[in-house]
Amino acid sequence: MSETIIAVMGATGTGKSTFINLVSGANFEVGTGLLSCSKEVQSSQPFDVNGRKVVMIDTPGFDDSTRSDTDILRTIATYLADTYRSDRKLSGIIYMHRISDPRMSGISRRNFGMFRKLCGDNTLSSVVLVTNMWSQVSEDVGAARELQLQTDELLFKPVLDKGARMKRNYNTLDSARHILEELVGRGTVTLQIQEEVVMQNMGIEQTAAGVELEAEKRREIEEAKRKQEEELRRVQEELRRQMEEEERRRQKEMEQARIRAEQEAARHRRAQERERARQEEERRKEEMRRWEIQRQIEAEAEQRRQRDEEARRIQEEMRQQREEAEAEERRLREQIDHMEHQDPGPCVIF
Ligand SMILES: Nc1nc2c(ncn2[C@@H]2O[C@H](COP(=O)(O)OP(=O)(O)OP(=O)(O)O)[C@@H](O)[C@H]2O)c(=O)[nH]1
Ligand SMILES: [Mg+2]
Repeated sequence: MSETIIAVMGATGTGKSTFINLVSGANFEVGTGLLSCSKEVQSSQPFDVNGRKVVMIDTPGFDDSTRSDTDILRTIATYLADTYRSDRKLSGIIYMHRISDPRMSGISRRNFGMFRKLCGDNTLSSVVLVTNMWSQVSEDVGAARELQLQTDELLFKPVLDKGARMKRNYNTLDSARHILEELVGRGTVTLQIQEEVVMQNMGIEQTAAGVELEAEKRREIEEAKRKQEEELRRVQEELRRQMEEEERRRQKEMEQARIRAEQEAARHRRAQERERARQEEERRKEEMRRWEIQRQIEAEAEQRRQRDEEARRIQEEMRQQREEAEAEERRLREQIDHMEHQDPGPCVIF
């Protein structure tokens, strides 16, 4: 009995290797940190599902932290082309998506777009879109995200409309086997990329997935450029706004400083005027004092002069009186002398 080969694809860290280890008992390396884990395509040992031999193919995840998506696409496409050439056809493809991702980012959409082109529309009935990491979200949140994935034209809806199915993986053997049961027992499929590479002899870059990847990369570069330009404009605008704000603030400060300086100058002028008035008053008082002293000195000099005058007048009077007294004395003495030299008359004695 031929093997049922199921490939598991999806972005890095979505749990591809974990899923395969769980269902097949393989021991593929599982990521523990932020770095991508599986580097090459690897296939599990065959194991039994509903009486059929199943082989799981693990692929390196897109959006690898160390390798480009083109490189990963080349690895996967080369492996798929080789298996196709050796007549080991796929029966099913699983695309893993973390329900714990809050939204499907641009990168996730790019990965999914590339996956679509890799599969082609004719194989979608053999595709199961598996959501996992349900333990990391509440049932409500998970169900709401699941519904959005199912109904959004930009997400899983177009693929589901064309026959793909969507299943939950609760990371239990039971739920994992249920997913595989969706795929075993069906016929084999030829993926678009196998057809393109093997039958049409295309290079990887020419395949629809390769073209999609390049177009997406260009769109992303354009988008990044647009965002960068927008960010630059925003930063420039912000810078201009800040500079204007700074200029306004500076002008206001200068105006305030000018007003303060003027007020200070006015205060200083008033203080100077007060000081001048005080000095003037002081000078005026000093002059009054001097004038008063001068007046006193003059009054004293006048008094002294009057006293001296009086003294002189009194001395003059005394001198005159003395001269008169002396003249009287002389006159009396002459009289006496005269009388003494005259004949003595009868002496009358009283
Ligand atoms: N909670 C939870 N964690 C999971 C589940 N599946 C995988 N993980 C964890 O997710 C991390 C990545 O798991 P991997 O199986 O290495 O993912 P991968 O898709 O093989 O990653 P690449 O090889 O880098 O592409 C590991 O830490 C796993 O333990 C799941 O269903 N639930
Ligand atoms: Mg892996």
